[in-house]
Amino acid sequence: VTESTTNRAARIRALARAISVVERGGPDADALEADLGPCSATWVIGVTGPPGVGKSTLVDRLIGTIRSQGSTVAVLAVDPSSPISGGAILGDRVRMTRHSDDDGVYIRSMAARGHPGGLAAAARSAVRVLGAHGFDVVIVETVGAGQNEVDVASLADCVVVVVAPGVGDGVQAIKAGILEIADIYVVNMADRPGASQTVADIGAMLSLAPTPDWVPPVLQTVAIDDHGVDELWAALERHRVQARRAGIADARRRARRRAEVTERVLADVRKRALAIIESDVAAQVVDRAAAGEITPIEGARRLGEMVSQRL
Ligand SMILES: Nc1nc2c(ncn2[C@@H]2O[C@H](COP(=O)(O)OP(=O)(O)OP(=O)(O)O)[C@@H](O)[C@H]2O)c(=O)[nH]1
Ligand SMILES: [Mg+2]
Repeated sequence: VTESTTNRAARIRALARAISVVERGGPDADALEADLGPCSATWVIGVTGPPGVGKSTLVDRLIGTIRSQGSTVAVLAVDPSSPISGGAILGDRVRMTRHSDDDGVYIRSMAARGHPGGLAAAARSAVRVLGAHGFDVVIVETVGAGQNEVDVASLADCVVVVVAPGVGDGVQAIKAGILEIADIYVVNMADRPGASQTVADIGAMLSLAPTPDWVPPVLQTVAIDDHGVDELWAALERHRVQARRAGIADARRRARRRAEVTERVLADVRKRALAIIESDVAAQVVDRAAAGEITPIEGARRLGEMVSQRL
């Protein structure tokens, strides 16, 4: 039985709307998330790495592999440098349009701006919405080389770090610390010179870090030619099995939930504390500190007392 086109269109619109709601945050988002229930069985794969190394192209190919296995997949392309969410102008959307008629694929872009609760929180919520909609796999693509990056490790069950020879430089990435979070390394653009050197660089780095339960494989791909993508999928599935067996998956989910609870409380406390500091009751102390009549330390001490009494 095939679902009617109108049904499908309505369902996709509802999904898009739900993501927009959680993106905006606030009471509506909280209510929506409460209706989703506590958790889901979705497998979340993070794909990160320096700009332009072929992440979106690789994800596009992975979509093909995942669909050929009969699983459904949603992609959340988080772009910290773009000001516009959801739209079709992002390269990611363009790069993956060949899947746009496929009911088992949903692609959504998320930009840096417009998330009062922070981009990471918005992405986390969007992943939950996608999971609740029943996608078997959710792939989160983020650029992972700059300052404002979303910590994909705090979202994903498995983190794929993509580098390319000569692009964003593998060794630079190692220095920037983004490689440390990888469960799987991919040297994409293996059709370019220097790929085996990049593989060797990563291997050398890995040999310094003992990992008893899972040794991150270092794969080579040519995403534009669909080379190595099945091997990447196989590595992902191996990681999924091993992460479950070794208890890594469960430990990560626990750590993630704990971190999220803490973050949410801190965000809330911060907001309320700021409101008190900026209110009339605090004005006198703030002004005196501003005028240098009391030291910043003394000002902070008095304000701190005020805040903790009123929180
Ligand atoms: N030679 C070569 N080019 C590739 C390969 N994979 C991707 N490209 C090209 O590299 C360019 C960047 O690819 P994207 O997939 O947009 O890279 P990205 O990492 O998603 O880029 P951002 O999201 O902007 O960080 C495109 O022109 C691709 O066609 C590859 O394996 N070999
Ligand atoms: Mg991209």
